[in-house]
Amino acid sequence: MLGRAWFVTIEGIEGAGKSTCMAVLRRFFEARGEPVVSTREPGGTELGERIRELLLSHSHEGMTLKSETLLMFAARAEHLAQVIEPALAAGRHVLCDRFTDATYAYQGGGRGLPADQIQRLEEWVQEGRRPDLTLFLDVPVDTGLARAAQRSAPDRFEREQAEFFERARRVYLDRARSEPGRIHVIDASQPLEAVAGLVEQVLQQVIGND
Ligand code: Z5A
Repeated sequence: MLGRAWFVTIEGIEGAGKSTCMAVLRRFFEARGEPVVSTREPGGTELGERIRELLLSHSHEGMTLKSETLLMFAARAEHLAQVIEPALAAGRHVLCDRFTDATYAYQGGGRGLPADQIQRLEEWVQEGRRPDLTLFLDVPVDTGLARAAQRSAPDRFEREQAEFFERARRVYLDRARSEPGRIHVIDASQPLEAVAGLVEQVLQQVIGND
């Protein structure tokens, strides 16, 4: 008999290692023989992926902060209705690469949108749905940016200056301090294997045999 279905999110600035962490999460649940849905934001649905393209494309450099934020939440509304809620209702764990903490970090911290405006959208769109567990992969900005630079051409967010990511990181850390039961900070400056080990430790500690 399946226990509760967990909604787990992963957060981090550029180059924090979210992709590796997603794989560790998936293995953790699959080793228990439990079904998981791996997904991401912005994205996760056909419409959401189209919105993601608009958000990341350099064709829309002048997008207003209101439009950017509403597009994030439009993709999220679709994602919740089509993927997240149905999966949780069917007893499947949902593993999501970024969620609303990223909106507080990037649109809030990075771009300066007041948190209460994000909170109003969060309440309206999510109707109380929040992650059960969030892993924040914390890495110094210069380390993260150096890793990301080795990978691919920068998208519309990745072109931001280091100070933008410093502000986003500060918001993540503040949120982790105010919600220690949900948001766990992982030291992601270490080698990948060590980070994977830390992620496993948190999963054992929080989810264990639940
Ligand atoms: N965004 C937003 O503004 N508001 C929102 O509400 C949401 C999102 C939901 C796209 O997200 C953008 O959307 C994002 C925020 C914004 N922009 N930024 N920045 P995304 O999650 O798709 O984009 P991303 O942050 O660029 O994800 P990513 O590139 O997949 O990051 P990552 O998963 O953390 O990186 P990675 O691929 O795992 O690692 C990057 C490289 O570093 C790779 O070569 C790894 O091998 C290497 N790496 C990772 N960890 C290590 C360690 N520990 N040691 C050595 N090397 C490592």
